[in-house]
Amino acid sequence: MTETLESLFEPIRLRIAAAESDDDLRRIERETLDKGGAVAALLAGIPTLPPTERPLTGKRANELKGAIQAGLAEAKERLALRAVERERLGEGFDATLPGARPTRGGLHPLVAVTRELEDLFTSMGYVVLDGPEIESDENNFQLLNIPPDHPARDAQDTFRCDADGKFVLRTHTSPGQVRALKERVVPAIRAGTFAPPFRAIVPGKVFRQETTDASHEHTFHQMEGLVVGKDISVGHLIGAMKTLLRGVFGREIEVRLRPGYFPFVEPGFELDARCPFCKEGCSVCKRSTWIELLPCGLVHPNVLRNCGVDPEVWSGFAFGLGLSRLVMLRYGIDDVRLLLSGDLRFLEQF
Ligand code: FA5
Repeated sequence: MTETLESLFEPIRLRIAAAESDDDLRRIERETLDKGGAVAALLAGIPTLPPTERPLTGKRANELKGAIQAGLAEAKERLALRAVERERLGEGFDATLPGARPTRGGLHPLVAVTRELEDLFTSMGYVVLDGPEIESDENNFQLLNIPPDHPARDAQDTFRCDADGKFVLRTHTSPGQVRALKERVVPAIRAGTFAPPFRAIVPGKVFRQETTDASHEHTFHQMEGLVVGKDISVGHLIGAMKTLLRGVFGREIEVRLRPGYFPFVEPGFELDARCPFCKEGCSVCKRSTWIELLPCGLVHPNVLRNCGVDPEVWSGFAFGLGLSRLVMLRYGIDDVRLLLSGDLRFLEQF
């Protein structure tokens, strides 16, 4: 019996040595080790041997099994090394086969529109500023003339970051106004280097604890604008907004101002744009031919004062563009939730 086991190994060893592919090795493995294979059959026959032969035969059979496994592993490595070597020498490479087409990425529509607006505004002398998404309650609300318990806080359901309520996920990009005033305008005025008008935009992500629907997301994008100088008027504000819309839609867009209340501007407005998609009303403008596009106004004297700017000398205007909504208008997207869904079926269309 012992002899039979050893004589069985030699042809297997030769087959392993002659194997040319992983498939060959798998076949050998199947025919020798798997259930029903030669070695397995021998192991299974041990109980029929005389008791004195069983221990030695069992030991040998297991050694044979181990030798086959080791031989197969070694051969696998040999084949892998050979494949690498072949590739290195350029063997088996068919230059006429079509290549795998790489998947191409593209700019997210929000990024594309943000970059376009940044180009437009920088060409008009604005600087592009950034701010943190976790903001102090002071910058997000208090310095913007929204003290604790002010009813305006209810309009922006807030994600709070700590038990004391000192930090929030910014609910709008308006703290960008506060930072621009404190960090840019005030130091320049103090240093005597202030060259009005100061113009800045602050694009960014904002967060509100809202129930979502086709036009409301809990995470969306806005772009703040701030201009500070002397004798800044509503006329300057309208002029800047018309330029913005011309840049976005590529033509003159009729606008109208309605009174709007925001504690950080006085007077405050809602600027509506004539619907760029229709003449008589459509689903985008909710049949009104006007689209509510951006709130704006003249910077409230309290905000200037809170940030260390003298409102008797300086004035300004600010606007808060709903960037996500503008992107929807621009591309005819009917659900804001698609923008940050990460759904490739949506993104691949841009
Ligand atoms: C503000 O956030 C003010 N900070 C804007 C402002 C800035 C006013 C400067 C005056 C001066 P409001 O909450 O209305 O305002 O939001 C501004 C714009 O963000 C809206 O017009 C709308 O386009 C967009 N927006 C508001 N909530 C959502 C939401 N849940 N999902 C998507 N877009 C939204």
